Amino acid sequence: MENTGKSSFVVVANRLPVDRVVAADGSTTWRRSPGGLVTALAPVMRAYDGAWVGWTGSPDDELAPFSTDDMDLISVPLSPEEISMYYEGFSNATLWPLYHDVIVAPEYHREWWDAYRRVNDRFARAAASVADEGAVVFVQDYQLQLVPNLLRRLRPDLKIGFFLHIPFPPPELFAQLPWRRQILEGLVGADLVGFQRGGAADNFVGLVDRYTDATAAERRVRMPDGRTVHVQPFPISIEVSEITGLLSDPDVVQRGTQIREEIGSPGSMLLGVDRLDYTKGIGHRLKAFGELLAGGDITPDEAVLVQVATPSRERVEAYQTLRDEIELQVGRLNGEYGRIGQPAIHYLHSSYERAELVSLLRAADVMVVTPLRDGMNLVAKEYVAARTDLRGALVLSEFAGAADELGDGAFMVNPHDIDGLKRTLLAAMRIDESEAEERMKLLRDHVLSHDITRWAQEFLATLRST
Ligand code: GDG
Repeated sequence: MENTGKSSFVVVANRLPVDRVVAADGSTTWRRSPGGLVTALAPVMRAYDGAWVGWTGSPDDELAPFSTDDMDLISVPLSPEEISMYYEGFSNATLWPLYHDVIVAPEYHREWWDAYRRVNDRFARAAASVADEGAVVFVQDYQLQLVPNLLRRLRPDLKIGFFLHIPFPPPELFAQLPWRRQILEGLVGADLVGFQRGGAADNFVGLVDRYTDATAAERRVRMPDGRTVHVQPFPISIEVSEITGLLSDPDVVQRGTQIREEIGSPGSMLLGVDRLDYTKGIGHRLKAFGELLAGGDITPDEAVLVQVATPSRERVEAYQTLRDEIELQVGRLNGEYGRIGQPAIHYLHSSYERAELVSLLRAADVMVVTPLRDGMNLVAKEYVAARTDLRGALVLSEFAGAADELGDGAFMVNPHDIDGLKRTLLAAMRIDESEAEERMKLLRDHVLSHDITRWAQEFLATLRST
């Protein structure tokens, strides 16, 4: 296609889909970052001369537009102060806790809001400058909720879609936000606003009707100027072929067997894989597991918990506190129940290669996914995709978006109910082979037929038809 410097398909996200790689001689190259979203959108990017607008992840990166993998990348620079106020502050210490049921108290600071507005404006201008006449623009997530409206004002010719990857809270929580009207008005700048769950879409429609000049009912928003905004759930998913591709390497499967041996070949290996985030319910999981050991329901020979806790948002205070709490809990339990060479809990505070992660999923008898609130939770779906052998059991919190789709095959649980969680963990550990197979088939039927490519196609087809 002719390169006009403009794109008819533009993605706007907080982060660019590439990571910087600096060679020994100091030269810089860019490597595509792992993640289903990039993969799902790659074919659309290729077909439409796509561009991606986002931040590189480093302060003060003033880069000219560049290209990798058939994508034009437009870098939006952020100063150290903006990283602290827009990203760590308003995005991750105001919106993130507010949208996740105020598990920790959100902080409301006017300077953070000012930085959020300023940075959203910069993203909107960057998108406006690269979008071709009538282009489709797909805006991602809670960091950029003002972009749809800012962009519409600059470029009324565009088709604008927005997708929120995290929950959208019930009205009585959202109402706390001092800038609630501005956020809602930002979002209704889009033609299509997508959420993970139907409940989130309903929360949004009710709030728009109440706090803006628009009228809204039954997932349609009627704007004062006559425009219609469509609101709909689009549960996100994973790139199934990435997981099956990795499993086609016999070493990845073999590594799963080896992991089990390395942890002492326990009767049951339980596994948690999460960013170290207070929404993920890691503490509740450890408490239930610890009580099972304390009560003699299980011994450290019978059951071992492996918890991968990927470092996350380490400059935000609530995350530092959480890390201390979790590590105290793990240390106590291992001190109490571990033996030389045989801890009760293998706690891993680091990030792993995808292949190693898939080997872990393959090794685990029970996958423990117990968030207190989660937009979707891709790890639950990745576990299902990895179980081509139809073995293993998934314990899943009803507060994960994935609960809407995986409720039939998973062991559902309310993670706040520690006794219930203990019973469910035991039931999952003691499941017989035929029941496990039956449940896993149900889970796989759904996940394999609803992967991320389908998600992207459905969202974009709906957007085009609005
Ligand atoms: C947000 C929403 C929603 C984890 N550790 C490693 C690693 N991971 C990968 C997992 C998974 C992804 O990161 C995490 O996705 P989740 O969905 O579980 O959670 P969030 O990061 O909170 O994502 C969430 C999602 O957006 C998509 O809309 O589902 O609700 O909160 O793919 O496998 N990957 C590698 N090494 C690790 O150590 N390579």
